[in-house]
Amino acid sequence: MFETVRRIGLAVAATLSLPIAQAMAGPTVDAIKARGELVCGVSQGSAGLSLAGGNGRWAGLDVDYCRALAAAILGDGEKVRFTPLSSQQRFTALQSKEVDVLSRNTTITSSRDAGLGVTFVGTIFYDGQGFLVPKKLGVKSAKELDGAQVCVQPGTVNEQNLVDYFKSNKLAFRPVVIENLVELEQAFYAGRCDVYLSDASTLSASRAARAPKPDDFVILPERITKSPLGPAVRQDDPNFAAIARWTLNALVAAEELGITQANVEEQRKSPQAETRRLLGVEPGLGKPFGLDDAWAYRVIRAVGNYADIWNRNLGPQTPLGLAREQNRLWNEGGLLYSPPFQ
Ligand SMILES: N[C@@H](CCC(=O)N[C@@H](CS)C(=O)NCC(=O)O)C(=O)O
Repeated sequence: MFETVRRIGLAVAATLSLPIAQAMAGPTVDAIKARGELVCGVSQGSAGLSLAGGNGRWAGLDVDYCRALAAAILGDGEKVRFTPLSSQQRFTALQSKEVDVLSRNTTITSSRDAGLGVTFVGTIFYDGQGFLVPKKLGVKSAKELDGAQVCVQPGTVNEQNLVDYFKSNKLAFRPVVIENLVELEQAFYAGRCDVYLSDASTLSASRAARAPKPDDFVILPERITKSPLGPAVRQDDPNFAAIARWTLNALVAAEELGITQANVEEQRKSPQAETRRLLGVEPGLGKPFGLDDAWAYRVIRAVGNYADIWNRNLGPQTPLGLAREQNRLWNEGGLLYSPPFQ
């Protein structure tokens, strides 16, 4: 009797623990390996997100994500070629394989996700859209912007949001549409428009880096839309999309588990099961992705966890000085949450 129960138990266990298939790495990973570098589409310059420094080295949250992805696939976070793209160019560059991944303050929307042959791999920054105005305008709320001239970049969700917001609040406006970001910001700071509409992160970056006197400008309190920003890949390579998605998850999971760039070596000795799996101490993490088991360990070694990346690029020690707000972990009042590494 006990033997029969034991056999049934074993049969059930065998059915439940389905064999994990070894994934083919897929065409994108093959191309990246053959080329020896990941090609990452970034912006033409937004501090904290993607900006080339004086020495030509790129820095920012979106940049570090690409370094993480390169560390996962190529074993070296430095093996990335950054391709600056305007708002207009970005999706064509991804569709035409000019870049492997778009990591460029791009808002996840239904029409982009379903209609452009691209897949968003998750939210890297929960942002919202708002208005930057000169203090001397004396405006305290977006509702006071009737008749304003608004600087806006084409090829962004900003354009549509501008129309929606002013229409639904029965306010008049005049758009000043300028494709090149530097020219747009010059126009705004030269007073050619009253308002600059964009993601709040972009507005903070612009004010810190490009305003002649940052204190002369204020971001109005309203966030007129949600603007979840996330990396995107092409739809035609599901395994690369999985690697890109779980690279982002690994940054969040590492923060959840207390694994940082500084302690990652030490954490390899942790008794915690998920930590051991994530860091490749226990076998199995790599196989379903067609990667080796140490890929996430290399990600954290190269760029750290999400908090490390935030603090380096956007946090209180940087010119942007942004608070985490919605970008805190789910168990600290934010929205960041990684599914289990299991
Ligand atoms: N998140 C919004 C806006 C993104 C965007 O492109 N913002 C502009 C600033 S308004 C930018 O970063 N431009 C940089 C560039 O053109 O290189 C979107 O996805 O449409």
